[in-house]
Amino acid sequence: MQTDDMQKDSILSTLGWSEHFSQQLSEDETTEHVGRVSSIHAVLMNVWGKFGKVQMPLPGNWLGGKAEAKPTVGDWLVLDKNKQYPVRMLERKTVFVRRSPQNEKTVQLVAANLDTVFIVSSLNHDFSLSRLERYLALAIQSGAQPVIILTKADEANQSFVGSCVADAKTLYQNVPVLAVDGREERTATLLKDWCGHGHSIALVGSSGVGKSTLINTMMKEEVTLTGAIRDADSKGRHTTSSRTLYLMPCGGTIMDVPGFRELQLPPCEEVVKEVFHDIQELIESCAFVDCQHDQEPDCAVQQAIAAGKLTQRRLDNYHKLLEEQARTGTERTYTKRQERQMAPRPKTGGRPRRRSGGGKKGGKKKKKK
Ligand SMILES: Nc1nc2c(ncn2[C@@H]2O[C@H](COP(=O)(O)OP(=O)(O)O)[C@@H](O)[C@H]2O)c(=O)[nH]1
Ligand SMILES: [Mg+2]
Ligand SMILES: [Zn+2]
Repeated sequence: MQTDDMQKDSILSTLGWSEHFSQQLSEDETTEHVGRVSSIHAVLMNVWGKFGKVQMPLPGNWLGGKAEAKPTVGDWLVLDKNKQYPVRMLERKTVFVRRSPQNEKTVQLVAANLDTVFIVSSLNHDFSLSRLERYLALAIQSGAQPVIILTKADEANQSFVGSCVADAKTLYQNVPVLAVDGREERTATLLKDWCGHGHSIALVGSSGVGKSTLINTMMKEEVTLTGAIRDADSKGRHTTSSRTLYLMPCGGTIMDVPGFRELQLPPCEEVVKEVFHDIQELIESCAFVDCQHDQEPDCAVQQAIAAGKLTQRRLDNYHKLLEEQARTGTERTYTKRQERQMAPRPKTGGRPRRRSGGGKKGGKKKKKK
């Protein structure tokens, strides 16, 4: 049914070309000369467009500039008339970044123009709610929709699977959580809602969790190498060494991202607070405006922990991620969408910076040490 439409549609719309990009073209630029970066190997990149795939060097002057000015996998470029070099990069819809492991103050671009980020974790030693929270912040910061995919459900016992799924669902709003056997054909059907025509997905997660396996399942063929993992600690080997974008049979794109040893958040304090929205709301009811949620009387956060409504683990991770934020400096935005997300919000979702008239104890203020 969709096959006819797909055949009629150009390769560009399959690759994710949309109004967002076409409106950026000037009168003398045509879609004959635009392409999406499908992979980067050292200083060479592959660009995919109506013309097929062409290889060209990353432009030197861009290399010297800021990280966010450099094209990354998933970026849309306008090429010169002979399709030999990129002339400029189109403004991104979304971009997934991490803090550079070499330099705390800089970021590294992982992938651009994603609609969905599949956060992949396996149902074994790898399963960690705190890591999922970190990945959720990264995905939300990118502007793409997060989906949590728990692999190797076939190897875990059912009650463990059930509790992991239930716990993961509590981490952020209505984040979809699926437990799957990534090797099974029907997993592609389970995930089809996120794989529509022109839709762009990237998979992130530790090595060995089954990202490449999922890609092969979605692609219905082996396009990327998978690796056996060491049984003792469930750790994977790094079999994927570059980021590559694949065209899925269902008409979208999917991208494999190497399993990072280290995934540090870029400056995104507001996003961290959004992930921990429940804690932010509780804080509103603490008696002290500067409550540290530790030993203070009438701390709504501690009361929630005592009542079993919040876990100490989640509170500790909230503090940990915010402390990381305090070290890494000012929040930045990399896309217009992120700018909009960070703009002051209408009353419904936001909260006043300070309580007026105070909490239950009449708004006493405790002096900071
Ligand atoms: N039993 C089982 N094995 C899986 C599943 N997903 C992946 N694997 C295996 O886990 C190993 C690592 O998978 P791979 O896709 O290379 O992980 P990646 O490093 O995240 O790309 C391979 O041996 C896969 O066959 C799953 O859902 N169930
Ligand atoms: Mg892989
Ligand atoms: Zn408190």
